[in-house]
Amino acid sequence: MAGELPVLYSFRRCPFAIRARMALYYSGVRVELREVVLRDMPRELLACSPKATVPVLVLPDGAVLEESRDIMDWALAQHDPEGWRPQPGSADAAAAQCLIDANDNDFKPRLDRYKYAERYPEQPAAWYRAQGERFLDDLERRLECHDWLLGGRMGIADVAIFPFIRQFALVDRVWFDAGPRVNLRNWLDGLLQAELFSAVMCKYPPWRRGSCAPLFP
Ligand SMILES: N[C@@H](CCC(=O)N[C@@H](CS)C(=O)NCC(=O)O)C(=O)O
Repeated sequence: MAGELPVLYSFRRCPFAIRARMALYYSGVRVELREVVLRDMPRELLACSPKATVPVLVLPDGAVLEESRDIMDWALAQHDPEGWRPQPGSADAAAAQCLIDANDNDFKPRLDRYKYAERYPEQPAAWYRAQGERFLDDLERRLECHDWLLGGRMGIADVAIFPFIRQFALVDRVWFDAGPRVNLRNWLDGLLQAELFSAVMCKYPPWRRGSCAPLFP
């Protein structure tokens, strides 16, 4: 149901929702935040997005954005104070797109197999981890050349990919910290310590119809 403010259905720990919240927070666009429980999604969400994933952003005109990348793009189109979004059609835009595609289409399924290895007993967890490490190596090579994935300043690719690297590292932080990817570790730690990240990780009770949802940011 459309209201005065955009409504964001979100799940705190979901990496797709984290990147959407980071982009919204950065853009300064105020939304009503409705925290959901994945196994008990509210009827209001299912009514506007039957595919039943989060994040979902419902705009005041009733338009529904059901993909985290669309939500990020929408937020940055409203306000992009530090130029996270490369010029549309530029080589930088193509590079960002390509890297985020690699994260979403290739790395994310490997992350899931590593994180939930007991559900995929065909191989041990370390095997799935090694599959994911190829992407970590790619990121490490980039970060050897500059502080951010695509150059000298933070951009959409950093924010879109960071929550997934965080999850990968969290599976076994001791292993991650003992590994050779110093630049990737510094990049991850920098983002983990950023106010932007802590601001979007506040805990809220699940939204129920009639309950008052927090405004965000
Ligand atoms: N392509 C979607 C993926 C979103 C997604 O898979 N979200 C997960 C949570 S991290 C979800 O809602 N899963 C539904 C479920 O587990 O029931 C996006 O980028 O927004």
